[in-house]
Amino acid sequence: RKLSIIGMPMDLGQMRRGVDMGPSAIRYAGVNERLQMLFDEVIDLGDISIGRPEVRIDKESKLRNLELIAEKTAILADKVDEVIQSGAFPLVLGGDHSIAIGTLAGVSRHYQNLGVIWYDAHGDLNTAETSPSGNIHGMPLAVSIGLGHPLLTKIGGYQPKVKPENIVIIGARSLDEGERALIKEKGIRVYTMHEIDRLGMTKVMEESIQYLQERTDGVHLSLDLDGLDPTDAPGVGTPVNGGISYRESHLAMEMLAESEIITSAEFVEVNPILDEKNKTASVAVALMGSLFGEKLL
Ligand code: DIR
Ligand code: MN
Ligand code: MN
Ligand code: MN
Repeated sequence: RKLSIIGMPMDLGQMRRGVDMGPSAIRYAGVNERLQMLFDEVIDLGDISIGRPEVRIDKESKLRNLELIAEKTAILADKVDEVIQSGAFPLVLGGDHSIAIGTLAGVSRHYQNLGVIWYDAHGDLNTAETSPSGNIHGMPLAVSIGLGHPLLTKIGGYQPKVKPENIVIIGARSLDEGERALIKEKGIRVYTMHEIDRLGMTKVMEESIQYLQERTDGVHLSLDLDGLDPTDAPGVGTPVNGGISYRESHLAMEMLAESEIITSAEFVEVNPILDEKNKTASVAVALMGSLFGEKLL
């Protein structure tokens, strides 16, 4: 088993600077060392170069940094594509969640029926029309099902990247009006905090895994650290109270490891400026350990 790590230090999808330091924070928390035990080979490909571009709001669509995000996520897509072609598992370190537009564009070329687990407090299903913020990090899942600005949906030259029925959202507790409508319209499977409380994480993951196993030939895990409760993951730009606990998250990752369904992953929205002594990056690394099969005994 081979793993390739790609850093995507991009903060253009939202307003809070600092999330561009996510990949550094996650490396500092020991991602390489931790995962070396679990793979025959871990290759850190370093960071994709983002630079320090000036913020630009697209006049017509009102989207923040539209062109830049399109340009940089297309580069990420090619990198992820290369990694999969090399036979390695791609692990992308964010960066804000807009990077998922690139990751999914790179991954989905390799699957007929890609599945996605979207572990997040939010739905990230906004379009320019429904977004309250104009921030593209609130849009990557919509983009991946083919909805949104064409500059974003067409990355990689085809769309959609994912079918709505192949998506499972876990941990939702903050959805905008248009996102709710879209979830209903498209029949996207969502386990909100209510279902996690009610059923327990074990049942939520059993159902999610079975659901995806029945209909997909690969599953991408897109884990936004704000899916966790802010007490466990304080270093995020848009924290929402009442989230998934540290323990529930480890259980979820362990069940994914046992199921062997995950074929690519990304960990996003780690913002060390807003963090407490790199706690959130450390949680991310610990969860990666569980996702990739770390066991105590
Ligand atoms: C909000 C926040 N729904 C937006 N989204 C976030 O701006 O579209 N996603 N924070 O992770
Ligand atoms: Mn998100
Ligand atoms: Mn989120
Ligand atoms: Mn967020």
